[in-house]
Amino acid sequence: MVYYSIFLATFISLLSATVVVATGPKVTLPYATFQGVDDGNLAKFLGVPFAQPVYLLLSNKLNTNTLFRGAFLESGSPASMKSVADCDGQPFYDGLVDANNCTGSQDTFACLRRVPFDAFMATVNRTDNVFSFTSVSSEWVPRVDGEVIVESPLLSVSQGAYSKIPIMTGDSDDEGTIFSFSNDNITTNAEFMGYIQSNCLPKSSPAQIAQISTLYPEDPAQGSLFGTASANAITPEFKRLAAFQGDFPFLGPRRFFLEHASARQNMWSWLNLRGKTNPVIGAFHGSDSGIWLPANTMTTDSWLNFINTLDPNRSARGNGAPAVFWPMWKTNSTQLLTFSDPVVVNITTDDFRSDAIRSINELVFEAALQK
Ligand SMILES: *[C@@H]1O[C@H](CO)[C@@H](O)[C@H](O)[C@H]1NC(C)=O
Ligand SMILES: *[C@@H]1O[C@H](CO)[C@@H](O)[C@H](O)[C@H]1NC(C)=O
Ligand SMILES: *[C@@H]1O[C@H](CO)[C@@H](O)[C@H](O)[C@H]1NC(C)=O
Ligand SMILES: *[C@@H]1O[C@H](CO)[C@@H](O)[C@H](O)[C@H]1NC(C)=O
Ligand SMILES: *[C@@H]1O[C@H](CO)[C@@H](O)[C@H](O)[C@H]1NC(C)=O
Ligand SMILES: CC(=O)N[C@H]1CO[C@H](CO)[C@@H](O)[C@@H]1O
Repeated sequence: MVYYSIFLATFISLLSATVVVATGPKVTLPYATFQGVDDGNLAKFLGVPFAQPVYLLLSNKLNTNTLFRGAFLESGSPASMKSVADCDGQPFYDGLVDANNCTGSQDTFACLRRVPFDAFMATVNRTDNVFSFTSVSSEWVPRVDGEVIVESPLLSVSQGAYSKIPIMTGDSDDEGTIFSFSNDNITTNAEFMGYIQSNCLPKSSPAQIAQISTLYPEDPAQGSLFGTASANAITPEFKRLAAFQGDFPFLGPRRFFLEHASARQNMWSWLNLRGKTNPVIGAFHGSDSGIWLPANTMTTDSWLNFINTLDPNRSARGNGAPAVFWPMWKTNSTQLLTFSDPVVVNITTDDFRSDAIRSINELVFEAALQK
């Protein structure tokens, strides 16, 4: 849970730091220096929950993609993004500057960087994060600045303006549950509609919001935790909000990315349904991390194969065939490697909630076009 604040703190420290990626040579940020790096020596692989930061490394103007051969995007795909031009982030930055006694400094950013890490982190900890009321629209997110992040990731994806390397990307079924506790005072249909509009879809019309509210109905049986009938409805809107807050930032962008990018590059996708019996959180955000790590499992083989050969089905040694063939995701064959309890791994079709997800994706794309 701490991860998101740490990301902010680390990001600010990284801007001046030298990092070593896997066993490769030192890479000095900012991004400009990425260009000179020989990819043969470098990190083959990078994966974090909330994978948008990874994607950003693949799609900024200065990165000519000599850095990464492949990417593993766990629970995150290029998604809608606010812009620096909206100026909505300034008060949050100013607050942080103030909390660190940097107000009035000639270079507030340099001042922040001189604050000892613990003191800085303590001030970050006092700001809102994804577990505050605004949840998935947290204030500390990357923003389009026209320079490093040239345009909305959705536009970059639709235009093909990003690194066309092999990618694995997947989600858990109930991505939104853990982000729907801090806003559980939303208990009526009107509050639900008001919240998704102001917090997630500010450029959409009342009619469009009404359409989304129909596609994410009040019926708990259709909410997340998906497939648990009327159970786990801790408030009348909880499962509905969890469904929307899983699809809006995670499962929707994943499908949008695959629909556009799978024609240009090799892509594999997965869905995690394990943990459905966890009360209230189900197959929650990040719960698929553990799938990739245990030794001697089919998924570990797939993962290592991908790192070595950029194909989960092909081992570098020509042996150790994974038990399940993992087909690429294509628009005419939208196949997912799907994990279910207890230890089931099979292939399913990526067509769930297709009307609802398509509608969200259309709205966020429309908003991105408006700049
Ligand atoms: C800012 O100044 C106040 C008052 O001098 C001090 O208590 C606080 O520790 C300082 N904060 C930081 C982050 O340096
Ligand atoms: C920030 O918050 C996290 C989570 O509550 C805590 O573990 C960490 O110690 C805090 N860091 C500082 C410097 O206060
Ligand atoms: C829920 O709580 C938040 C944060 O305290 C508040 O801003 C919001 O107005 C409340 N909404 C409702 C419907 O009570
Ligand atoms: C999908 O399209 C590709 C390229 O047009 C074609 O080679 C492949 O056979 C099609 N697959 C299916 C399942 O229709
Ligand atoms: C995949 O496994 C699940 C759980 O056993 C089962 O319900 C589902 O029917 C299977 N799907 C396919 C396409 O085999
Ligand atoms: C159908 C297919 O290509 N399956 C391959 C998956 O990967 C293993 C090696 O890891 C191969 O042996 C299979 O032939």
